[in-house]
Amino acid sequence: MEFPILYSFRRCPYAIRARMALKYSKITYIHREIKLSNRPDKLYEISPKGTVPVMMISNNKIIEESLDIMHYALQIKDSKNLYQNHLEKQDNLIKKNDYQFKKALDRYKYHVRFKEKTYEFYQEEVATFLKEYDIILRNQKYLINENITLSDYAIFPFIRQCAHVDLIWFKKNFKYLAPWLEKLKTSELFISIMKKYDIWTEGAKDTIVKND
Ligand SMILES: N[C@@H](CCC(=O)N[C@@H](CS)C(=O)NCC(=O)O)C(=O)O
Repeated sequence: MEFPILYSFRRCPYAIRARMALKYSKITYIHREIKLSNRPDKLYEISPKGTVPVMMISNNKIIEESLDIMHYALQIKDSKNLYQNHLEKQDNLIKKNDYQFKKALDRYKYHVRFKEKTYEFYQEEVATFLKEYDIILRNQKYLINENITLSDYAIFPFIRQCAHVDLIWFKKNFKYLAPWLEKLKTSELFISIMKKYDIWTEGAKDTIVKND
């Protein structure tokens, strides 16, 4: 295989962070945009769980988790030392995002489906996490220290999703987290990976994303 193949969905926060890492590490790849409501058989063939992102490096090397795609990319190139220091601290922050915050975020975002509690309850639940980030960012530019790290990129797409549920509330309550989000949202890196692609169908011409 000349280039790895990435199955992706534009707005998926996991796919966003994987694409950010591929761009950051200058890895050129073949992009296959999918629709979650009509996933291609090829995706299930290489990864039966059928979630995105999934990256096929070769016929016998498939990466099925977004964080693993990020680590794969950074092992190839990590010019700003995103994952060279404070590894345990970074891993813990990302774990908390992926396993705790994501659950609270889903309940907040899709509150109409979670009728057991009120919207305000779910908003307060996400706020407890957002407050912690806000306190960290009161004293430093990024989540670990003054330098951007993998944890900022890995967590950012979820904060973005959360903020957009009620942007006015978010900006009013999280004075330090809001500018951090804005900086990442307006970064060239993020803007470039949000390019729109047609839905991939089997047999279609390859869409090569040249990340060099
Ligand atoms: N742990 C996975 C989660 C990926 C994930 O849940 N992606 C969502 C889209 S944002 C998905 O594919 N959902 C479809 C499903 O769960 O069947 C990762 O980090 O890659």
